[in-house]
Amino acid sequence: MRPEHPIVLITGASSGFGEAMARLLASQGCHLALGARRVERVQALADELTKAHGIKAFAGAVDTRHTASVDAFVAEAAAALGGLHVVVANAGLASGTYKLWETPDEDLEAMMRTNVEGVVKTIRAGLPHLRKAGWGHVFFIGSTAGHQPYEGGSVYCASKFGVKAMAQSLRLELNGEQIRVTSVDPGMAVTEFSDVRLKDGDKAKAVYQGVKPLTAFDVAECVRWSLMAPDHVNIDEILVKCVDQASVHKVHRRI
Ligand code: NDP
Ligand code: 8X3
Repeated sequence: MRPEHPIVLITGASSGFGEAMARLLASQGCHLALGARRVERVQALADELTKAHGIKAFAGAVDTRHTASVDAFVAEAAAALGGLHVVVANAGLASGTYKLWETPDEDLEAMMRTNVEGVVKTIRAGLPHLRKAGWGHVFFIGSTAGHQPYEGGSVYCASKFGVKAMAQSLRLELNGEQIRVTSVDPGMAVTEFSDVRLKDGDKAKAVYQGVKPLTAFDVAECVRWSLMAPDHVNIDEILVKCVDQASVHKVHRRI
């Protein structure tokens, strides 16, 4: 049975898509478990949304690369909120732009451990709570990079092709249970993503120069819409790009 106020766990809620999802879903009456390494940010967000919308919100420190950290965060969140219905495995990053043979171990490990292993660890810890509730929804956050590879992105693209594979496998594995599986796969969107990837504010700004990119709220809206669909409807995948981005390789710039 669909709960009146779904309890939604979001990793990577300290900025970008995760923060926007928290804001949008709180406005719809969802209760929230918000996690990230920058715990002060998720705590401030949880406090703000509790006050503004009268929802319950739990905030916790989590590093999704580490099993113990994820397991503790998910267990504490479920205990504090009385269970979980929705898991959004959103935490992720790109680290640098390298030709495959130039990729340093540090960046290789950051991307694969967060974008692939962290997603597995998050969903693995959350699923028993969804099963216990008898109603659930798992969200993956993929990317256009998981549909079309590009130069300088081999490892990031590999990680997002991996996300697509995991979403498709999990949907098969959960067939017969009332747990929906959706992958939201955005193109270029302004968040802290390019600052983290390029470690240079000016270079990060240049990524979006002359373009009207997606906002984090555009992506959050895809999650809200999929979640609010009737119970017999599963939105498998949403590939969402700004109008200026026809493909990974064709972006119209007004400059
Ligand atoms: P942001 O950099 O704004 O947000 C990333 C979030 O992930 C932050 O809250 C960060 O929190 C968290 N995070 C990163 N590493 C870890 C970790 N090890 N443990 C826990 N949390 C972590 O970027 P976006 O909002 O854009 O990124 C969200 C997702 O969307 C990512 O998976 C990204 O790959 C994907 N994406 C982004 C696109 C874009 O153009 N922006 C397009 C397509 C997909 P903290 O640092 O506090 O831990
Ligand atoms: C983020 C979008 O184009 O930087 O996943 O790979 S892109």
